[in-house]
Amino acid sequence: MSQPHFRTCNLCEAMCGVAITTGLDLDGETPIVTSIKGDDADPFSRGHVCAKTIGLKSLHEDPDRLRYPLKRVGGEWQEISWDQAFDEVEQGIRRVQREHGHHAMAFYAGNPTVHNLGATLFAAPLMSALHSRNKFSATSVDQLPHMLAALQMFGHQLMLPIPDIDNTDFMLMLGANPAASNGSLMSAGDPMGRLKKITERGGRLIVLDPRRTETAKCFEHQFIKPAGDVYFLAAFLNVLFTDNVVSLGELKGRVTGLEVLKAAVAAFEPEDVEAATGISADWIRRTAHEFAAAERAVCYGRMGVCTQPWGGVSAWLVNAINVVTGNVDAPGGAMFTHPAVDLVGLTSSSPALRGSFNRYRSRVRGLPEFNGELPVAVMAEEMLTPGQGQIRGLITHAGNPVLSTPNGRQLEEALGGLDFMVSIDFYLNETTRHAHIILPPTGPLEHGHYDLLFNTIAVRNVAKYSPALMEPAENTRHDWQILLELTERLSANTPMEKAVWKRVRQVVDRLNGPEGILDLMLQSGPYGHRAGNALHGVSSTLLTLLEKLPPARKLARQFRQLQLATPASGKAIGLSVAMLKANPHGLDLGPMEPGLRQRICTPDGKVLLAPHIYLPELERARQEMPQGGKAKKGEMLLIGRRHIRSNNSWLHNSLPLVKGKNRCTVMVNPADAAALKVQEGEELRVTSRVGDIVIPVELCEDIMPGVISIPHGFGHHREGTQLSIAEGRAGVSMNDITDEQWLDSLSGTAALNGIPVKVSLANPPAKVKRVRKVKVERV
Ligand SMILES: Nc1nc2c(c(=O)[nH]1)N[C@H]1C(S)=C(S)[C@@H](COP(=O)(O)OP(=O)(O)OC[C@H]3O[C@@H](n4cnc5c(=O)[nH]c(N)nc54)[C@H](O)[C@@H]3O)O[C@H]1N2
Ligand SMILES: Nc1nc2c(c(=O)[nH]1)N[C@H]1C(S)=C(S)[C@@H](COP(=O)(O)OP(=O)(O)OC[C@H]3O[C@@H](n4cnc5c(=O)[nH]c(N)nc54)[C@H](O)[C@@H]3O)O[C@H]1N2
Ligand code: SF4
Ligand SMILES: [Mo]
Repeated sequence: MSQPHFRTCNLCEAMCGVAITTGLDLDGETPIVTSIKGDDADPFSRGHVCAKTIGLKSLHEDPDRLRYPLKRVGGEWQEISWDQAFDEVEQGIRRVQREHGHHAMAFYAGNPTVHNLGATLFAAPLMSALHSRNKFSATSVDQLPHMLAALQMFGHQLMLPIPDIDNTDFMLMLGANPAASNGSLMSAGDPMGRLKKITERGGRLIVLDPRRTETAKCFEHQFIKPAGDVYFLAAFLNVLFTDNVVSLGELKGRVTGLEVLKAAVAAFEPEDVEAATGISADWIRRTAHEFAAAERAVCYGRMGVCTQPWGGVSAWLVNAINVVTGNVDAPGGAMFTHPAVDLVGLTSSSPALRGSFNRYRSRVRGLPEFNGELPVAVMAEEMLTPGQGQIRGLITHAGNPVLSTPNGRQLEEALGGLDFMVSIDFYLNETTRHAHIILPPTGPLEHGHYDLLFNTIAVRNVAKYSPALMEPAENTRHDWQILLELTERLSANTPMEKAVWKRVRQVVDRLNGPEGILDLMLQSGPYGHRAGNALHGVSSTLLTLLEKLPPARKLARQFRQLQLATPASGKAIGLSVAMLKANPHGLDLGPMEPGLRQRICTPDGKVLLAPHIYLPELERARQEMPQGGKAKKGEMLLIGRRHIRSNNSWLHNSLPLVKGKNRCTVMVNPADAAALKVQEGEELRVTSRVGDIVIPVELCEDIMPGVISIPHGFGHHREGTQLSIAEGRAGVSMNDITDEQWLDSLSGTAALNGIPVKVSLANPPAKVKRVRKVKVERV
């Protein structure tokens, strides 16, 4: 057995340190993972890992994982050479754009793009090289409302206030289930361990969720009706203002819009929102006072708050509560990180990179752009609706939108009609089966790793580099190499551009790809040591040349900003890749510290408490506030859920992770089940505006009456995939019934929660009962 190799698990946001040993398979040749354990010496996760980390082994050894390019010919897939694959992809993209214009090519970037260092660095240049407005990503089925609030209130889309869970006394958590998800927009090794310390030190944590989740069971829990958060948050603020317990603390004099916010929430008396939230006015009043009285408190809202009809306005109100109780930029409140690669600092001088909203709108439905992307809920209609600007081709990178975006069946239909589609992915799955060509990258253990993005949203400043553990198989390509090759092919048209690209290659080669770029970023960052020219031999002339080329412009600007970045005083420790390699467990760089004054990106340096985009939306929410009354029989609200052993749609091909009882069930409260005359294990038909699915029932006391819950990421029964284990536990896809028209209309984020559905027993009860009885007798 080998010495343990220390690295970061990149499967979720928690960035756990793992110790991996390797050996040889029975054939005596093939390297395999012999064990994966938590790394006790990792300063961030201190030995904690979750069950999912075994997925790293499964992925590495999965015979279904693709290694070489595939081309669809008729109904068959043929393995082809990389040269042929790149040639055909280039031709396919060029043909679409020549015949139908630049916007006819779309790009979808899935979630693992940002869990992969090379892809994080090299996906953006390829997206720009397309010159298309039709760029999409998992952001608009996820955290977009938080990024919009960060942009509106603090002036930068990545100035995300992170809950300081290590130091808070009082946490109000809405729509998150870290016991399953291991935390999101609060990257933390062992998040549950850290959260439990809050109550151990005498503090409080209250979870507001329509389901008494695994997290809620560890703390205080309050049911809230799906999509009721906006009313709860507005009433909470109303109490703070009415009872005069507002205190800006250190932010005094650095906030605008306090009176506007006060007026905006004036109409939300706690009594008014009881029906819409399912929470008593008394509870809201009491909790608001307790929160305001706590020395260090933080309100935190996540998936359940973002991906629902009032996600945009709710994300704003969460931040507003933290501001008006003096808990922003204060220890134990919501704070801003100082990561070793300071993405905010690197981009804050460029208005375009700080973020954008509503510069243009989607062609068919007119939904707003965010950060150069359109909401993924419009992707299918942009493919299906003829006319100038219709999408005719698609690149997907590390995404499975057929299972992960609303109305997956409509998207399937749309993908089937595309002129050209290429997927950069190592699985032949529900989405990539529609591609004409699949370009599979190396697996996670076969390349170096550093979390650029998740360190930007982590509860502590840390840095760790994981070099590749396994040699990639011969003649395979990393994500960044695939992305760079395509970018070059689409950009180098004239002899002059070709010459410049030759130089770009030389620079990237000299830097040894992502590793060298990371090294530059670390060295020129706040913990590095070099000011001024941090670039190994990248001449100023070359940068000037690159800046003249639109596709390379972004890269060149990034390089230039690196050159300009000067280390912040006091923090520099000479951080570099070499230093991280010498410290394989990672380095702790200290807790989050106040620093908003230096970092805020708004024009006047003040926090904007009441950005104008939110006010009409809040008023509309008030006008549309549900007034209660009994729902008709069979009418319910659908929400999602995650399981600790799942990872969106793509770890279902790992046997150790999927074995055990079926998790693709619909949770129903026993009271509702009795009314529906349905029992555990029987099947329910769940119908929304866009379609229906049939799914087994799991009775559950923990779900709010009137609400049902279904996990997403299943539905592996589709023909023509290569997922032998997932196919055997196919389940059904929740996103076959989520509705592409059901949105947070402010931001365009898909509302994957709070969806009105009708439920009924799928099979005639008599038949089901008889079958069960026979089975029992046989036993
Ligand atoms: N095991 C596992 N871990 C994961 C993932 C995974 O698929 N599996 N995915 C990763 C990804 S990509 C992300 S973004 C994170 C997400 O991490 P979290 O934000 O923690 O997401 P969920 O676990 O989905 O928790 C959302 C909660 O919101 C509740 N909810 C639904 N509707 C409402 C509502 O209207 N109001 C309120 N207050 N609550 C509501 C749900 O019941 C659920 O408990 O997890 C990451 N980690
Ligand atoms: N109903 C409902 N739908 C949801 C959610 C929900 O809570 N409810 N959650 C949403 C959220 S938060 C998210 S983030 C999205 C996720 O949506 P997506 O990102 O579209 O989907 P994933 O299931 O994460 O698929 C990831 C794909 O990336 C591939 N992959 C993994 N690693 C790599 C890599 O290193 N390189 C490359 N090239 N490919 C790789 C996998 O094979 C898989 O095909 O789903 C969203 N959909
Ligand atoms: S919580 Fe689990 S999946 Fe997430 S990084 Fe840690 S070990 Fe990996
Ligand atoms: Mo996500």
